[in-house]
Amino acid sequence: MRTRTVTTKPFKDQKPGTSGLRKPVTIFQQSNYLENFIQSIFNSINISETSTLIVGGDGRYYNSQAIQIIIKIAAANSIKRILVGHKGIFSTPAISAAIRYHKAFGGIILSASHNPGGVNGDFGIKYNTEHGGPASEEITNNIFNCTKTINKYKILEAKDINLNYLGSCNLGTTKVEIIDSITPYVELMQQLFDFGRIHTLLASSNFRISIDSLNAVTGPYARTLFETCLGAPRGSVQNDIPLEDFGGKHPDPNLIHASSLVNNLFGLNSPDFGAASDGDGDRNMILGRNFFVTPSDSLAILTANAHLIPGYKDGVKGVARSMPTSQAVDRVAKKLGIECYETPTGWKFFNNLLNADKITLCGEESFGTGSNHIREKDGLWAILFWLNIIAITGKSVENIVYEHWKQYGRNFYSRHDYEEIELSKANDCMNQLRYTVKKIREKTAFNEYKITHADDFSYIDPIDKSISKQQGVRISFASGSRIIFRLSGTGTKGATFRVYLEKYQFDNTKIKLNTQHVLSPLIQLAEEIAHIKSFTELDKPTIIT
Ligand code: G16
Repeated sequence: MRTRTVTTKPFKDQKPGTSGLRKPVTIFQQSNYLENFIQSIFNSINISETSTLIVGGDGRYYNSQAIQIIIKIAAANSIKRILVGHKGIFSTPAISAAIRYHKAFGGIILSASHNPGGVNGDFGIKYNTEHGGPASEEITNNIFNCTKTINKYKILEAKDINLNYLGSCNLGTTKVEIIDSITPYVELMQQLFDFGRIHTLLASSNFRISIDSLNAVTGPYARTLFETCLGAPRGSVQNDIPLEDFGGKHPDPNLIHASSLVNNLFGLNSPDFGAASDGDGDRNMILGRNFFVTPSDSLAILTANAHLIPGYKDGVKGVARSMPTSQAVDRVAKKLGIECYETPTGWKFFNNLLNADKITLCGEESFGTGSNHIREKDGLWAILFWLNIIAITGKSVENIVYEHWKQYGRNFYSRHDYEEIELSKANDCMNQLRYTVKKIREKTAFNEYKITHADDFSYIDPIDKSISKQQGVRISFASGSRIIFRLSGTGTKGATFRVYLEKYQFDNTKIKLNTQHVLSPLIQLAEEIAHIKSFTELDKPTIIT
């Protein structure tokens, strides 16, 4: 087999965002586009003699073609061993676990997460490092710098590998193994959770679950976990075959895009528990019968109940949440006497804290929750965590949440997204906000709200002291309320402007009120501060979660 060196020219738009490089699939299909980015990854890292790389994706359109190209470029770059998920399928959490288990130097994950797939959908590439987590900003900046000057890449001239059969073959001096990506992940979950208790719960006719894999990667994992191992009746896992276009849907586990699950849980004779995961399996949404758990509350509740779970029975060392995530978990941390870290949006910011053993659990408002078992958020892990709590306490989702609010108070929380707006207008809006925030700081109050803090969030990593600036404009009020504004780093069409709203309520007689109603004064205030309608040219948010 011959290694070919191909002359190429840089593309200007290969800067990774919040989570890897995400673009419409047609962009990735341009000649040399994918090749340039993959070669730039290899150009920016040291590859050792005994290097192992894990490769796989969420099964979306272009997954298999991209894997074939990546294998051949990796082989031409002297990577000794490549482990690829069977049929090219590997959930993001399972890749993170595999990197750690096989002591690989890294992994390449092919996914645009919750973004739609298919011929006209999105594609994405994420590079994860030896600890199993997303590459740090320093590494992604290095990769980006390489993409700006790349003029050649190396690729092995070889036939495509059959990804449908488990086994191994040699490509030049590289060994390529097609591996089962599901069993090791299930075994990891068995080490953390009480499968016996969950099995008793799920096999009983008194408790019904509905798990929606949204035609995405978690289907085969969820079927094995919930139906085969944990005794839930066949059909408890729906949309369980990964499809290249996710069945034409948006594989985003929220109240809008997981609508059939939501209708099921909010209907007559609904199941006791519902959950969904996203395209690549790292996000989760938790529902009870007629009840939605916000991701921020979920993190707080998992932290408060972690001592009930075998894998966390020795306690939680510390917790972390992304800055826009509600402060519900801060209250639990305070009670437990542990540290609560506030990081910028992006799972990569948790990884130094996890690697330094400062935190056990972490999570984000964007439907991500996880722990130190891997270095990615983990949708199925969160679902198992909830089921384990229910199996032990015998309480419904709703009661678990209400009891939590009664004890800690409730952080009413919502995110309003304005999608596909003009990038220049979104940037103008953020620049204006940065200016406004300086002015706000000089005030003590805005309308009747007493201001305690206002800034454009800047983060100093407690471990490596790296600084990440301009991570979102935040305004905090004396009552514990907050308004946060930032631009998404994961969209692929125009810009998405996000407004995060939070109001704390300790009065037990008021904790069951409607969220949007409670937040309406803050929603008005956000408009007054940011002039959202005029900048976005939208009358209302496109998505409210
Ligand atoms: C990614 C990141 C998350 C982040 C989310 C939303 O998730 O891994 O840490 O919270 O994007 O980011 P943004 O608000 O910038 O759009 P995923 O599930 O898309 O990989």
